[in-house]
Amino acid sequence: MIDLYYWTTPNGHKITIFLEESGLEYTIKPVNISDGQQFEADFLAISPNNKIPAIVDRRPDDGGNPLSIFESGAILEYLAEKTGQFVPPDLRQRWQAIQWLHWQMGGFGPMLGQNHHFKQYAPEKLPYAIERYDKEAERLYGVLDDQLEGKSYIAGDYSIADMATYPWARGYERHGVNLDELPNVRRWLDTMAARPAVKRAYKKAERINTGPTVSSDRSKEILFGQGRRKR
Ligand SMILES: N[C@@H](CCC(=O)N[C@@H](CS)C(=O)NCC(=O)O)C(=O)O
Repeated sequence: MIDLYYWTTPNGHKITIFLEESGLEYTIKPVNISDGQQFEADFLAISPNNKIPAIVDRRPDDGGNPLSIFESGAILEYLAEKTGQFVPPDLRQRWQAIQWLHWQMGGFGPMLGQNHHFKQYAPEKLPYAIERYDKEAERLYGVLDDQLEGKSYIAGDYSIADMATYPWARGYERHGVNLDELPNVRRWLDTMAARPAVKRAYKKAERINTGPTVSSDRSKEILFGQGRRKR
């Protein structure tokens, strides 16, 4: 049984997609990050970086105490190891999946997050920042399109690399990206959207929250106004 600490954002969806695909039993523990619940002591004990997603595996394979994991990439790797699913056993294919997972974690996700931040949320519209992250989004979607050439999925077989990348890539419009120039990304997005487990994951999200995560001045202050936490 997995407890999933979750909110309805791209990094949260990565894990509901895995859990729905794998059939592992899980319970969602909503953490409303617009309201500051990520700073509550119980959650920080699991996720010291005050971000969702995080999990607690109540039955880890070593038979020991419940095990908590934070960082979506680490969670996907953990669940893949636990279930033996969604990372191919073959050495070369496995490292294809793992390196593209890390590409998402270190590049695609953070850069698209900044892209959206400076266009949508920044109180001043800074041309340098907007252009910098628009160019980076264009570059990264291009890299993804090239990787998908002649393949159904990012690493060949369906893997945790797809689960990590899809929730971000489906926001292509807000990243200012035109799919007419990215035929492989368009096809892959359609393939991903049609998977029953992906549909179920997004349906689950609707039961938790349907509004935007960043809406009020208070939510902006909570999400963008933090310095060092007081002990
Ligand atoms: N690298 C982290 C990023 C997680 C992350 O940025 N989570 C956001 C929602 S998508 C969050 O919880 N933000 C709350 C906050 O910054 O206070 C991961 O992939 O798990």
